[in-house]
Amino acid sequence: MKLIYAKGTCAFGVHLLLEEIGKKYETMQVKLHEKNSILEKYNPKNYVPALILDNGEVLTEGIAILAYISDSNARYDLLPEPGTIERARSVEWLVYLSSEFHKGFGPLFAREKLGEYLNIVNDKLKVRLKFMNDHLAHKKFFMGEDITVIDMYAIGLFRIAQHLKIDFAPYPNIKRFIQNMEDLPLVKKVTEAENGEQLAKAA
Ligand SMILES: N[C@@H](CCC(=O)N[C@@H](CS)C(=O)NCC(=O)O)C(=O)O
Repeated sequence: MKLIYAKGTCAFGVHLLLEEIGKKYETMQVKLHEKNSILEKYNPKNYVPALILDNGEVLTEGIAILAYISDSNARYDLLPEPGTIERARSVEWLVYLSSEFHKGFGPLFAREKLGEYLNIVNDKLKVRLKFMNDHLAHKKFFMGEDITVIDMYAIGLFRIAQHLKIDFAPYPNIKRFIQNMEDLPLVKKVTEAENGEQLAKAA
């Protein structure tokens, strides 16, 4: 398997999961927003993450990739077994993180062009952040005391949000969660690997 990723993106969660699984995998670091790029060659949607499977198929969409890797390795400690309410709860969080949070703060990449829409984006974001902050009040990780794919996915998104200068001061439980994640040897190891990898050459 080969993960196509870019540094400082939502692909970080998949990278964490591959490392946690402990099987052999490769990575390819790419640049975003390029036409006719090596990324676009593998994923016509031209975004990361994308996973090249051993049979050459390419799987895209972060949640699908996380589920495929967890399920195919029977790591139900990281993502509960399909058909259980725990699995549904996990998917509920993954979709919330992906659609409500990630795509909710996305417009802030063009903050200066948003005009009045900026207030709408910020107001919605505050509601999402408060919801997560309340949820994390008595939990170390999203599902409790043990790390799952949700936390791996979430830390990549929180890092992007920090890069976008979203203020986490009103959300101390999220700040604690971020610190708990950043302190993990797994997170440090994958961060170092991404910082040390060269960009893939154009095809
Ligand atoms: N729906 C995709 C979205 C992935 C996504 O937004 N990736 C960002 C990085 S975090 C990206 O590659 N953006 C480049 C672009 O949209 O041009 C998923 O959830 O995997």
